[in-house]
Amino acid sequence: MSAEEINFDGLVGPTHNYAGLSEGNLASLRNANMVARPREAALQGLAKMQRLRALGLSQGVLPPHERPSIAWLRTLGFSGTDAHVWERAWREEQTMARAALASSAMWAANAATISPSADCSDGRLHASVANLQTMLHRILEAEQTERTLLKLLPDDARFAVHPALLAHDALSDEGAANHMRMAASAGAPGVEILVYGRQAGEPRSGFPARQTLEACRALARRHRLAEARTVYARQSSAAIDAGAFHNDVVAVAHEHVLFHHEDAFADKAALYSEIRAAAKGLFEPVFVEVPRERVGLEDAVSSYLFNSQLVRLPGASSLTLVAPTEVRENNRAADFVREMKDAPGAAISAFEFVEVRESMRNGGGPACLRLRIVMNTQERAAAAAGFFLDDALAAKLESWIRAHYREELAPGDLADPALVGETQAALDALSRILPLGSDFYPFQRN
Ligand code: SUG
Repeated sequence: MSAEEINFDGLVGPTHNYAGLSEGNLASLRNANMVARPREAALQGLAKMQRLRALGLSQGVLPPHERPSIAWLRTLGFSGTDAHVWERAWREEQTMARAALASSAMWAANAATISPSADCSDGRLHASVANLQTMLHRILEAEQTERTLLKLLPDDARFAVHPALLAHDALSDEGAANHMRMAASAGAPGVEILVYGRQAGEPRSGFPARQTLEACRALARRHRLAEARTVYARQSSAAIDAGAFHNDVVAVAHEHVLFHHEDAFADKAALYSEIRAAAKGLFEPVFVEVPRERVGLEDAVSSYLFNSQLVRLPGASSLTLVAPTEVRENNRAADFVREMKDAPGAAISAFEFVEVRESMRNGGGPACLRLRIVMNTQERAAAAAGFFLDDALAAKLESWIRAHYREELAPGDLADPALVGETQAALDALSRILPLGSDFYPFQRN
């Protein structure tokens, strides 16, 4: 049956700001306390989605979460009106308040891990919500992500949406950012590669490793993946300590091609041979490696060369890399890309550049902003149509952003209690644009 990979991008939320919340994410730390531009950020994200549509790809959209999360702050003992809760939380518990305000759900690559039905023995498409337990501000996302995915994938005869794994260090899970899939084509059975940074209980110095092997194995069991077609790959410590807090900062795969940095994995040779063995009879894998002498880890992380979307445009004989504009501004990454473009018969030979600078400053490139869901014709028909982007929806979202988002959010603005009412009004309006219903957000249920 014909199938296609559809990118579902997270809409940047109205409280997009730079709080320096993510240890090990160099951009987040470097840009802490910069003035953020939420309207610009959301428009950049929407423009990227429209660009991919213009290139001939299908595109979906996922809603932002309620931020600040007043419901969570209430569990910490704050009470009174929503504005009062926010004012007091900011004054008395600023660490908690900053976590409650983060717009980090925009990075949909961390929302869940998705296995297409062609890989799952029960013939259903499986989605496991990520627990994101490493970072306080991100652990808050799982609850709404599950509700969003249940709205998008409502038919449990076709879709299995699993809640997040227990939010514990031993089962640390960051979703599709640590998951790659290779296959002859979207709808064909594939090889799923689950990437982890450590095992449960293993001591680690340096930056946090956000995914455990145990979480990966649990995902494979839940999704009913064939053991022979499942590969576990360990990130190299060097990559994590250079700022690759997710594998998608140093590697991306699509169809039969794996594009990665030489230092992405702990044991590249073993990984190649495991992928080859798992792919036997299905496809011939092609590995496109970027040597460290050409682009060091530092340049890979600052340019986000690998945090690109690797796609096949309709009718194209090779793959296209949709990269952030920062790649063009990095001499080493830009040179490498130029050579790939000129190399005859290259697996990746076309390049598109997208501007997502506001997101990049928090460590989120083009690939972070999207969750890939492979759907066959019947699954697409069973999914909720209102989450698929067309020109009419894009126009509505654009005027919604222009009406509700602040142009700037400076560190001094974050305490403003008016922010609470503003963001609630924005999300209330959004719940009528996307098929969310009038009780989707916690404030709507009060
Ligand atoms: O989890 N940044 C996110 C970036 C996520 C990128 N996603 C992928 N690589 N797939 C994170 O570190 C920073 C928020 C702040 O500092 O305000 C943040 O959460």
